[in-house]
Amino acid sequence: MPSPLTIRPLGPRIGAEALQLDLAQLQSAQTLQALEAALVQHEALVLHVPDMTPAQHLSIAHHFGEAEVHTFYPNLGQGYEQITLIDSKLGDRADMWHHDESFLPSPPIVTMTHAQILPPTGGDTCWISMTSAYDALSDRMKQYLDGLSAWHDMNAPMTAALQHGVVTHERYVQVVAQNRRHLHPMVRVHPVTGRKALYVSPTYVTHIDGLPIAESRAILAYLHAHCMQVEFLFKHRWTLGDMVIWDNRSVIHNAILDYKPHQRRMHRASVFARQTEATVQQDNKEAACATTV
Ligand SMILES: O=C(O)CCC(=O)C(=O)O
Repeated sequence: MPSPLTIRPLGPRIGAEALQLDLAQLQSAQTLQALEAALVQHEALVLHVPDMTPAQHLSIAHHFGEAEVHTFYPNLGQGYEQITLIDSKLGDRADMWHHDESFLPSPPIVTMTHAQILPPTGGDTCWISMTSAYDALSDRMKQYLDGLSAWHDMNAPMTAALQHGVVTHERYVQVVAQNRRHLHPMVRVHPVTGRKALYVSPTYVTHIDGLPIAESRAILAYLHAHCMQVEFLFKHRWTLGDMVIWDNRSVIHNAILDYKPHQRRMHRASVFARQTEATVQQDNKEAACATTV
């Protein structure tokens, strides 16, 4: 019988850590279920697991869903293609507010990042609770957003990043050529908690479908400013071997780039919702809708 998880909240709305966690505990389905329950409740969950191997990282990922091979980051290869590498020395960075790959029809639901090399100072990651941000909107704004959808487009930020030399890899050029964009509702209902969350980010969202451009820009500017309130924020200062798991259905995040010229390297896995007949039908419906615009 595994010992029960001890979860300590790290903020009133978002963020918690698992205390005295032994890696052996994570082999038990019961512990993984408790971890998942803590994740959906707290939205971002810190584990202190310095001895975790890529194989153990992958096995936790498999508990949450179908592990993905990332669209543009490199990976560990040789059986570990689903462990992505985000290494500042390879020219990769994630210093923008985003939901992971929201330009896909069915973006990853959960991501987990394990700290491998850290700069002497800085390199914190921040998460915003988009459920708390939604709750804090006025009833009028909630009514206004009801039924609206917005376009999530990978090309706009990537093309700008390439033009300004922020990223330089050929793999970013290739991914821009794939022209990935998708229409998503601006408010999504979490399938486990039933809570509503805003589904917009300043990085990937280009415009609100069907609105005049000035109105779309003004509404998005308001929503982005609204979400950036510190009361919705959780910031983690990494220690080597920490893992943070976050729920992409409830949060946006930003890895602060304030540590140049030092190195920061993360192992990362993200997972898609397991495909049921219902999700396949929904994906097909959304894909059809996306190609008609
Ligand atoms: O490196 C981090 O802390 C977060 C990385 C990130 O933004 C991502 O994996 O999408």
